[in-house]
Amino acid sequence: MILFDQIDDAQASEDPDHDGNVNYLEFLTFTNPFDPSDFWQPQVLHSNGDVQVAFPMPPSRRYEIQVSNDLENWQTWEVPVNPPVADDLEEIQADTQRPVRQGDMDAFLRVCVTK
Ligand SMILES: [Ca+2]
Ligand SMILES: [Ca+2]
Repeated sequence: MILFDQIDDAQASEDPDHDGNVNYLEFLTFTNPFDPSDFWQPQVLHSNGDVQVAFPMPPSRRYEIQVSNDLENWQTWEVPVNPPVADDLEEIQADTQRPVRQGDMDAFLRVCVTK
């Protein structure tokens, strides 16, 4: 991708379009680092007694949803479809959920994206 050929390692942690996603995340999620309307963002929903995490999964990447109660110690969110399996070629949507348990409302979730 031409856009990312223009970005060296020193700029990986910068966010020139101020959309909240640094250049390296834009690279991992195939979004445009110069377009603030094009960014990747997981959604967390609480409905019908479930916690649901949904996000687009661009191909050729690995994803894992992690949970923490203190933002320092992270572990895999223990649900049957985590880590979700990305397609090799096309973008699909991760849609992971489980019933709300004690402590869920005080927990933090994050999605790790790697090559
Ligand atoms: Ca950005
Ligand atoms: Ca962007």
